[in-house]
Amino acid sequence: MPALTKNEKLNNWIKETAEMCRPDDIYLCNGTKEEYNLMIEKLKASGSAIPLKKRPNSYLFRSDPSDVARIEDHTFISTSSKDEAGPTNNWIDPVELKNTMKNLYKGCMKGRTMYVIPFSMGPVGSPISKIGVEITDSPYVVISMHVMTRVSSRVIELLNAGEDFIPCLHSIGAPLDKGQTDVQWPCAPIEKKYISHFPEENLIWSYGSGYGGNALLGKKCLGLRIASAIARREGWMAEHMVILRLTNPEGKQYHIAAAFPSACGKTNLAMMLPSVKGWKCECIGDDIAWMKIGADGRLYAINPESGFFGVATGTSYDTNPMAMDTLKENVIFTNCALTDDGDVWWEGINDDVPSHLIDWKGQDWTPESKGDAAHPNARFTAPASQCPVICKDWENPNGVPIDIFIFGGRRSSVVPLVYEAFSWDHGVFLGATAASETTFANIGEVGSLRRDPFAMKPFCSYNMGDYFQHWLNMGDRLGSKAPRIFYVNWFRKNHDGRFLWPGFSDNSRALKWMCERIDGKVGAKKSAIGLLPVDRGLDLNGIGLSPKNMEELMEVDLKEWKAEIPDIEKHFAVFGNRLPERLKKQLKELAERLG
Ligand code: TSX
Ligand code: MN
Repeated sequence: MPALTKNEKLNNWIKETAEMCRPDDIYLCNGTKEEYNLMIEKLKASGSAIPLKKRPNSYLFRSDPSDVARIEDHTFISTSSKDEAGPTNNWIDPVELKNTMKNLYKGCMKGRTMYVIPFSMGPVGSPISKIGVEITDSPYVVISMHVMTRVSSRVIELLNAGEDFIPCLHSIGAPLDKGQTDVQWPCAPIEKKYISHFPEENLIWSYGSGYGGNALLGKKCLGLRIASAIARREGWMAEHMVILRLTNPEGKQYHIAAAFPSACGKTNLAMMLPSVKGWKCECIGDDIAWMKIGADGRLYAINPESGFFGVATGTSYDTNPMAMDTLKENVIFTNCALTDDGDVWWEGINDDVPSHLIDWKGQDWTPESKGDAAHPNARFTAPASQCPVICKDWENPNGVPIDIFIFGGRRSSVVPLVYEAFSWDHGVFLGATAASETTFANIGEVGSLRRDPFAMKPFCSYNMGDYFQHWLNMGDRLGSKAPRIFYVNWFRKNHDGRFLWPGFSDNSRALKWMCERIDGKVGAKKSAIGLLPVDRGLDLNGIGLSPKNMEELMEVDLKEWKAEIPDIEKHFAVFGNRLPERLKKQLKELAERLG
């Protein structure tokens, strides 16, 4: 086999992988349009890519019904000790896991091409960026990585110059015998699916799934799980956060990074059109923030991705017009429904339900049909550059200076619209205890409260107690230059079960309050849980909410909050002696303030 690059570690890894997986061919990707089109032709020929007449250069894919989402039960953090992975991760001993997976990988690419994808997470050459190389046998993964990461010959040049990289091995786990015809979405059965991470050696091994975060290894696997472990070692942060820029009428800029669990509308927030007069909002990222302390002592963030891999279901011109405009061309759709005139459709896209569709399983569908036409986790994969409100600095290699962190969750009661943390430690406490009620869209009992600290529970690849401590340490280093921390809840309901807050564009009113807090322009009143807006502190011009409504929305009921304490204690107990004393102190002080 000829050496593909001038990077010895990479060449050796390619060679070893080919010897193990036995592909028919090896192909080194360069990220060009020609390469993209070549993959599309291949995917069209095999029946996997369905061209959409209504959207130029856009294609619909239908996954195997068993391969429709991230699989947390099959996701592993493999560190030398179980305690290092901590209580929030599935752990398998690395020797055992590698043995199991090597047996699966043996000959798994027979009859297929092995693609080698060099990619940069973050602008090529940025001091915050990292290089990864994904080896995969899926051309769908190749085109998706083109959109979601920076695949280019410039990355190959950096590798040739000796730059290090994070190896990301992926196989769909479906070898083809000679003469065997392929299926539309080849993958392995569920019991053979493994999404494995070896954070001590910066290594990812994924087997058996072709879907999203299981297969596009730059995103959750590298961008969050491996990156969180590297960030702790190197003293920076890899967070599950949107990044946005707000500009006030005077032209002053504020940068916000916000973490929410699933089903809170993170992508909608990232692309929001503000309703508050004179304010502008621009998108820098919708999922991941990598942040380092700059020479001036402030915290600078980049979006390591270059595309949006968003949930299609529920996205509409009402909920997210800027996303809809992003999706006009050059989009990869997965598990959406297909209309008779060659467009995609999903539940919630508009009010008129077509009388006939092909559903995500490829079957005829009418409004009388039983299930959904699109899968609830149907996705779009689109270049971030196509977003009409993408910030001109979204690819600035230095990042943007973060002024504000927001945590939040979906709570129908108890938690007010917005409040500010008393201090960095209190803000870390708010992140560490963030909770959301489950909806139909996520698994588990509907309406039960789930703690998802920093929205990182599925993505922190080391002991989460140590992760809390890392946040405290970062605050110590940032000192007076630390971003201020806020908590929001767009989802509080009144006694009749109606949402008290209009949300969406009007969330800009809460963001404006935060910016004015930073500038010392607006007061706050101390409550037991944090700092609340003073009367008329929130700009509610033209929103038409009754004072009674606002009162309900902002109410802090001490009795209800006291009832939260045992649940927080239970949540914290899981981390044992890894829970920082400073967070125990925060809990004690909250209990004391509640009386
Ligand atoms: O994304 C949402 N956001 C954030 C937007 C920037 N959603 C959708 C949630 C699931 C992904 C919201 N849903 C938000 C919100 O702020 N708020 C709500 C609740 C809500 C839903 C509908 C209305 C109001 C509130 N409709 C009317 O008032 C007419
Ligand atoms: Mn996410």
